Amino acid sequence: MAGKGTVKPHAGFNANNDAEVLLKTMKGLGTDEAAILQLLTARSNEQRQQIKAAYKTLHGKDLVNDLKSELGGKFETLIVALMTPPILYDVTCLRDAIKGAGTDEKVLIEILASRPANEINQIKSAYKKEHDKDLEEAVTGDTGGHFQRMLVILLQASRQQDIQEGLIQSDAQALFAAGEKKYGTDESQFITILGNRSAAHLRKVFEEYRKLSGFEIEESIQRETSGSLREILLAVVKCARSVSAYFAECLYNSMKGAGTDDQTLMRVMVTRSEVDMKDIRADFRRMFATSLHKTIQADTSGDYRKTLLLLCGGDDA
Ligand SMILES: [Ca+2]
Repeated sequence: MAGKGTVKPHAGFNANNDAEVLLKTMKGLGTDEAAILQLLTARSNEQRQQIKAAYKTLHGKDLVNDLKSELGGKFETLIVALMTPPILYDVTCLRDAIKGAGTDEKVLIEILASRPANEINQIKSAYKKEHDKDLEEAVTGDTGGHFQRMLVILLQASRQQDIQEGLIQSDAQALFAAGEKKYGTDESQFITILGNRSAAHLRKVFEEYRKLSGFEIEESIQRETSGSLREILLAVVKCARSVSAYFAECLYNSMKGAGTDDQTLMRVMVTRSEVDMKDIRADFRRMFATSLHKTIQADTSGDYRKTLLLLCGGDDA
């Protein structure tokens, strides 16, 4: 995935110099927010961790706490997110989604449907370490039914790797029989196939399914399922087709209409900035009548906007 991100490691990186610069931005009265956001978006997350360590060594203080005391609002939340190591950031988002009354199912769906198996495994270990509880236990305590079953399958991180030529036709038929051809729906069949087959295998199944049924699999999921199960199945299908297109849609939805889902906007911009933001921008431009840059420009303001635009990394005509 190298080269697909907009945020890259800084070539002449020196953690001590950066720590000094950041200290100066926060010294005395007022804060140089522009300098902070320009510096931090021009460093990789790994470099930010080194700056944090250098800052502590040089000044005996925690950089993130100092930033928190100087900044505020969404800008502060965004800067703190950028300062958090990626796996720990996912853990924090999941924890926030689960804790307290109710569950932010959108966050569970987005993270568990899109992350590769190695990251899911790292997230599980980090969650256990941070919260002294299994993520699976936390998730199952907070959800139920078919939706819960799908989350548990995704948490196993045991999705098959290859295309199983001999199963393409029968998987497509099984999905057809479990939904459109049946009175009611056999949700288990959808969960088992979509939860376990590889993305490359699923793309072939979807093609076969369209030939067989005359429908896109998304249309059938829309008709045959509902609620959170529908949302997670659609996310899994979209990620199997293209993870970057899935995130382009998440970003578009976070900003469309009145108001902005800033939590989703920040989460996606932060987590994809070093992974596939260039692809997301290209997909965004292709799928919608505008660019990601212009949409952020129109929907946000201030230092928050400046930071998001730097993570976006340019406009697409
Ligand atoms: Ca049906």
